[in-house]
Amino acid sequence: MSYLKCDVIIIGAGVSGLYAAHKLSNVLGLHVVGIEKGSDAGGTWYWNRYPGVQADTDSHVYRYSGDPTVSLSWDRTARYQKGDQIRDYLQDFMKRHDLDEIFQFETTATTAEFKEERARWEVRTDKGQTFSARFLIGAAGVLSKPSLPSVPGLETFTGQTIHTARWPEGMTLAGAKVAVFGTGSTGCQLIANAATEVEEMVVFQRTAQYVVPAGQRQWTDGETQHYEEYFAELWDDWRLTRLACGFEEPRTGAQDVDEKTRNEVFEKAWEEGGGFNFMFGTFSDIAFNRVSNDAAADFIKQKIKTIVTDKETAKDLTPIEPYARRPVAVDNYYETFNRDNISLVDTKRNSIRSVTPHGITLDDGRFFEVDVIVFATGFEAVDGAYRDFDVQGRGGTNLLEHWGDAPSSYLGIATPNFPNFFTVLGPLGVFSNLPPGIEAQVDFIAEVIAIADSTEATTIEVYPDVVDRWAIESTELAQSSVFSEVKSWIFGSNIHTQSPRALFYFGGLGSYRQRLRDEIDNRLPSFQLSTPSRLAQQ
Ligand code: NA7
Repeated sequence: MSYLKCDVIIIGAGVSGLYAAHKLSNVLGLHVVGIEKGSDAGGTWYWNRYPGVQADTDSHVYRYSGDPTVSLSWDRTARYQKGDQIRDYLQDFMKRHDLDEIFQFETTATTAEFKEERARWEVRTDKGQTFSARFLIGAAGVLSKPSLPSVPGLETFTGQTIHTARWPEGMTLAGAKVAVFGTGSTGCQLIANAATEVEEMVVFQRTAQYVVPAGQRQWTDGETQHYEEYFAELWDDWRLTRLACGFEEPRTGAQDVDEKTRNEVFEKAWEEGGGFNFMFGTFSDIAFNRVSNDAAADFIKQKIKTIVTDKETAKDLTPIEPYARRPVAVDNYYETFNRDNISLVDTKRNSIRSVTPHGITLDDGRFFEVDVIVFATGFEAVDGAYRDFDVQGRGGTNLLEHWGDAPSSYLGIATPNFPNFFTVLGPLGVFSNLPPGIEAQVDFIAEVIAIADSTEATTIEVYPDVVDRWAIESTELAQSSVFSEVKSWIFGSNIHTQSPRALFYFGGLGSYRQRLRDEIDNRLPSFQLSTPSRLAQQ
């Protein structure tokens, strides 16, 4: 049993935790301890090693904006980096900034308790350690708790079962008979990439999704040079956009142009590739106006009809819901279903009777022999990271119970009753390209901590009514988007036992950053800062 005092404890060594460690340790000079479950840094990119894993936002915007250096394995000319390249980049960032001395790996934080009398957080780990810190930062990821469906008879299966976020290092599907559950970004990437090497693949699809080409390609020399030379200046603009995906965001709505022009715009975006580009780079209102959304949806449905040769398969692949999930972008997805070694089962039309020792039997009696079952079935998004980590605020309040069915935190960062505790990508954080969204949150947290230090505040805590107002604003914005019309992890409703709730702020990164700026410029009007004397009087 060991006991160690420090200034800050960070949970997680992914994109958020690494940047937070860098900011707080190297910039603010605080004594920081980091705790990470995995054996190395990378977060999402540490855990996700399935075939075909890669970013689907452009490489120059899927990295830290203040750090122009990339790791040796980074392909400077590729539009999208592969999962292992991003993992290398993050591990390289960690080493270059001496963060490897801060993080303790293969360690799980089990409980965190706010000790009111000392105004400190006490964090215990599965290694029997106790850390005491003034500040606690939850950077455990927005998609880190895998969601596994219950499938009848699964326990009888004698082959291998894998969730994509727990992919065994080096495992390939070459020559195997594979069943894949799930057709989100993960499932679609895996299907299109593994189909060429498996003997047979059967895809169990619960809901058909809209998939546009990713458009992976090599940047031209001119593009590479431009992005490298103007990296800082470009970021000055990108940061102020809605999504910070590195493309110009249009002001024209899809209804503001005639049908011919509209389809030309969609066709160009389809050719260029990119899911965010298709949804947010074509017209300003695809995600906010149902008529415009239908136009984009119809365009993709037409593509499915043209690409997929088997009529029944094409019908099953055609979504019936609006185009309103986190957009999926995968090259050759629909083309993959023209292969002889792939079958599609729509589980709403033909459900699974039972998994057996060697395969899967459907209600209609069909049997698929299977060696490996892959679950690309997603995550318990946002608050899922706190399911196995018991965080107790004032009076022993448990964080998950406090959040309840409609989790909310101010800006995705601060929760009342949990002083000196900050989440990165907590509930109602900004919906945007994640690295710049994370940077905005971490930069803010660092400034808040610096203010707390400069005023000698012992605790800093958001006012409850501020969170209530933020939740109302975020919920109204989310409800006004077409996203609220479908069940997806963006609303926590991929877990069908949960009712939909807004989990993100849909106002865009630019305006979100302005909110953060206003807080800092006005010396944190939404937060109560308690000095030691005020603490003693309570
Ligand atoms: P997603 O996007 O939540 O997708 C999970 C998929 O798994 C989705 O198609 C689900 O269908 C499907 N699912 C869940 N349970 C089942 C069962 N029981 N049977 C069949 N299919 C099932 O997770 P991803 O990992 O793909 O992507 C998450 C994010 O990571 C992504 O948005 C990017 O930001 C990166 P459903 O649609 O819920 O009916």
